[in-house]
Amino acid sequence: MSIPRLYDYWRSSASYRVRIALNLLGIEATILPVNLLQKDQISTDYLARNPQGLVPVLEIDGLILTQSMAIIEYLDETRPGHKLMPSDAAGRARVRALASAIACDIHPVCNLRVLDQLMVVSGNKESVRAEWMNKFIGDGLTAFEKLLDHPATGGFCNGDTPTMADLCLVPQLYNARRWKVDFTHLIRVNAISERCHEVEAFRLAAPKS
Ligand SMILES: N[C@@H](CCC(=O)N[C@@H](CS)C(=O)NCC(=O)O)C(=O)O
Repeated sequence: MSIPRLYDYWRSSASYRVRIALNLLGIEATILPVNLLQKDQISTDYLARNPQGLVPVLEIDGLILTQSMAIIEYLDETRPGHKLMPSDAAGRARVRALASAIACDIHPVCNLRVLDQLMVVSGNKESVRAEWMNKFIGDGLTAFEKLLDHPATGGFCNGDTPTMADLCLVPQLYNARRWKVDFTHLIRVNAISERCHEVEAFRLAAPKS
């Protein structure tokens, strides 16, 4: 069987989610960098792989998979070892809701193409971009902290082992730090972040700066 290939950008939080999943499951993959700043994602070759022009793409089992959460669930369903999703329907619904609160409600409004367009309409105002990121990441994480006020929260977002929710949270926090969003007051978010940092799979997946 051929080694899976991950089309990845080091700073992409969606790619970062998949890198953590691969590490947790012990799946060796060839990392193929897609430089988003150089617009590799809209090259003809790349668009043939993902017409959305987004990373990540995972080639595995003869499939070309897109969308980080779909990829994570595929890996969870097809690979033995660490479970990224709970075994019960209620647990899965909660993990999907937490993951979506980040991946569907915070991340898309902070994506590169959105920020590029924001710079166009604001006349390249750096302050507008910083304010935008602070608003949407800050509000989103504040709501996430409240979602964590739930009996199913444990050492991690759901229970005492990392699930897809933690795979979405940690990269979003990397992004928050990058944009200097203050989330020091979010007690549960910070506790989970620290616990994830203790797990090698998370550390190895982190962007190098
Ligand atoms: N919903 C997609 C989002 C993927 C996504 O937005 N990727 C970003 C990097 S984090 C990207 O490729 N951006 C390129 C662009 O905006 O042109 C997923 O979860 O995989």
